[in-house]
Amino acid sequence: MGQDTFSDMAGADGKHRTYCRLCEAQCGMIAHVRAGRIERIEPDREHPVSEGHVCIKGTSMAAITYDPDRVLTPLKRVGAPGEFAPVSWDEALGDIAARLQHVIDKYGGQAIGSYKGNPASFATLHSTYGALFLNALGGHKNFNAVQIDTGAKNLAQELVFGSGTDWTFPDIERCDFLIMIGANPLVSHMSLIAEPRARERLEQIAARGGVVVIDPRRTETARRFEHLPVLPDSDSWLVAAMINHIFANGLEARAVLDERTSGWEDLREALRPITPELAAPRCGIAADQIRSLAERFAKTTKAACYGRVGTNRGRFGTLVNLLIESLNVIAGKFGVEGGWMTGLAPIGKAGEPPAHARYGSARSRIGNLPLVLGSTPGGSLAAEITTPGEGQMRALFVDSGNPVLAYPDGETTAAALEELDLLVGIDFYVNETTRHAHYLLPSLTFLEREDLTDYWVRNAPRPWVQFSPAVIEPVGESRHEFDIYNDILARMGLPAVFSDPASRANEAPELMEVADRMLRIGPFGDQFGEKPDGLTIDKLRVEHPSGARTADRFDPAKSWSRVWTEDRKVQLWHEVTQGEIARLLAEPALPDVTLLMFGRRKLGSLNSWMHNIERLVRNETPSLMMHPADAAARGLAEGQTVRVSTLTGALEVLLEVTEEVVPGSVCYPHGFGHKGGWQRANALPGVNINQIASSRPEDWEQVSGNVHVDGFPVSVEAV
Ligand SMILES: Nc1nc2c(c(=O)[nH]1)N[C@H]1C(S)=C(S)[C@@H](COP(=O)(O)OP(=O)(O)OC[C@H]3O[C@@H](n4cnc5c(=O)[nH]c(N)nc54)[C@H](O)[C@@H]3O)O[C@H]1N2
Ligand SMILES: Nc1nc2c(c(=O)[nH]1)N[C@H]1C(S)=C(S)[C@@H](COP(=O)(O)OP(=O)(O)OC[C@H]3O[C@@H](n4cnc5c(=O)[nH]c(N)nc54)[C@H](O)[C@@H]3O)O[C@H]1N2
Ligand code: SF4
Ligand SMILES: [Mo]
Repeated sequence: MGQDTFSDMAGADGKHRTYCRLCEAQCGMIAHVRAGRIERIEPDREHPVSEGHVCIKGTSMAAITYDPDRVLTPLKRVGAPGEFAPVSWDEALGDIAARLQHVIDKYGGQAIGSYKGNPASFATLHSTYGALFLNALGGHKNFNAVQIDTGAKNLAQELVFGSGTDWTFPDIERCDFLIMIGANPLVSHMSLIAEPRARERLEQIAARGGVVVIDPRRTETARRFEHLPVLPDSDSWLVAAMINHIFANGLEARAVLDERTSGWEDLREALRPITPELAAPRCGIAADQIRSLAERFAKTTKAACYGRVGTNRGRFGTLVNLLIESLNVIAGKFGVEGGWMTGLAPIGKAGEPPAHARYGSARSRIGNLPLVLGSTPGGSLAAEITTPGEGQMRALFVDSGNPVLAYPDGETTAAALEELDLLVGIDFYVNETTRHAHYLLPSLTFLEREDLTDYWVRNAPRPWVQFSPAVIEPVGESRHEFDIYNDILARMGLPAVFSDPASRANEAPELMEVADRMLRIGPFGDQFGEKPDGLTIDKLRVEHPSGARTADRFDPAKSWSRVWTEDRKVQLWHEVTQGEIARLLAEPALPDVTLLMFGRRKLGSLNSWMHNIERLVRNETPSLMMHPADAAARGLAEGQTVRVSTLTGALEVLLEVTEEVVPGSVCYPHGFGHKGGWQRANALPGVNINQIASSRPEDWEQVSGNVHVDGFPVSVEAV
């Protein structure tokens, strides 16, 4: 086949249509393959949604695939952390199965846990088969990014709308006024919204009305639109005061509140004391500005208020998110064109969330908190290993993740990992976590794997679905996670994931067979022939290799049919809301000398990885941003090394003095401080800032269990 022809056979010469699985934008890409190797990656201009958009990370995936530091055979730990020797798959999986059996016999399956990191959420059905694998072993400790990323929003949505996973998001196609709290989409490419061309959408909204960015840093997005600099971890005050002002001036959507919600009067009463005047000094935004923001929002018919990562990891993450969801409903923006809505996943039937995923259906062993979506609190990873008693964790699988850098207090986690009877890493790099593993099993990159956009496109303002065949054959001895898990189960005499208990043991379907079935019964599927123009994976592969639009857009009004509370009314009052408002009002002021730490992301970085690729990290020097007034008060100067400390620890970092951050705050990116098997990354300057964030249960946000990595108090002094 020639270089210019398209192919969908793994490794064939020519061009291969695929899509990027690094962030929620999931941009269409074309990979050029010659002699079984990817030569370069370029944007797919025919992709119906990304229309030629990619970023430098997506096109760097070939460099990751052929990174000389990539792990290409199973590795067995032979000495200190990071000291490994290659072994065969048979030896690795045989020993892993035997050790798991030993743990189960001695302590029970509950001693087994799993951590699934961010990349797993972009791999088809990964979280589903990963959970089934763990259940098959009798385990239920399910660590992931929930409590460091979305947990507070999951919980708020569940309390207000009855579902933690039917994400609410703004109708950015038609909105005229958008408030964004704690999000930087010009760098992150949007989160909980799948829209590769977010920048254009936001610019159009700004031209029609306005985009207001609420952020303690004058971010790339804040510079482009209207910016209200807020103090870290104080958004509850701001949003509460906006709701207060809306009620005080009769700007609420009274008919909607009366007919379709419950508890709004209780919320109104509880927020009565939180006037713009009370909130202003606490959030750093003037009372007049709060009033005018509330009025602009309430009076613009097509408006939405969106909160993301920056609202999730403070001391009041759940409350801010409860207030954001409530603000949208109170002002009449939920379920209307240009407002606040939910979408549809292309796989499976839409429906009520399962009972086992409900808030409070289980509690954590450490901290005794009700679980959000059944996720074990992120802060408890080390303590689950070191705290004796029933359910103490003895074996852990870390798949697609790096909790030593992603979770707070990484050195404590690293030390605890050394106490496990079995730690298995599934990754194509030895990272700061998997260097502690007994076995590191090499996984595929997404270019070596077929996938269907299954999960994140449920929040796509311009809905689409795409199937990508594998672009190349697996490099080295790398294997698919699904096959690794099933191989382990087979060696333990357990049925394969997704196998039908009624049929012969281990006659397991292929992963894409399962995905195809779920697509076909889903809202855009062919219903097994009943809707001949509906989708199947084959049809996507043959007729829509760059992806298919599944609908022009989701109908916002249908969001009302996805309210899953008991009485199907939007619930604006809950004992959690009551408790959290009382806690907010009782908050003591912080001492004047305290600085609040928060984070930032860069275009060329993705959490803790992709730092081994020269073009992505050239000139990368993480710095601690501090306002000139705070630097002057401490006698500190630009370029100096300073010590930043908390009760958990202290680190030395490079100081950058800049008006980009609000006085009283400091900002440092997470995901640095490398000592894995990646040579370039290890040579980078910078520290693991999560090292000084607390993982103690009393420091978790006490309703969602979210860890506190944005807005935690630090002190900074000269070294
Ligand atoms: N202070 C602070 N901490 C944070 C954040 C923050 O903003 N501030 N952000 C948080 C957020 S939002 C998140 S999502 C978490 C991320 O936390 P994690 O997901 O734990 O961390 P990542 O850095 O994404 O690590 C991903 C790992 O997966 C590997 N990998 C990549 N693709 C694949 C694959 O296809 N298969 C397998 N098996 N492995 C793969 C990579 O090599 C890497 O080692 O971090 C969180 N931590
Ligand atoms: N280039 C790049 N893109 C990414 C990632 C990446 O690491 N790099 N990570 C991906 C992942 S896993 C995720 S979850 C998404 C996240 O995508 P976003 O939600 O857009 O996350 P961030 O870019 O971290 O933006 C969060 C913003 O919140 C601000 N902030 C911090 N504390 C507060 C606060 O208390 N109040 C307010 N109002 N703002 C606050 C920060 O200054 C920051 O600008 O991005 C994804 N995309
Ligand atoms: S924006 Fe970049 S990282 Fe995100 S999907 Fe597109 S190419 Fe990949
Ligand atoms: Mo994330």
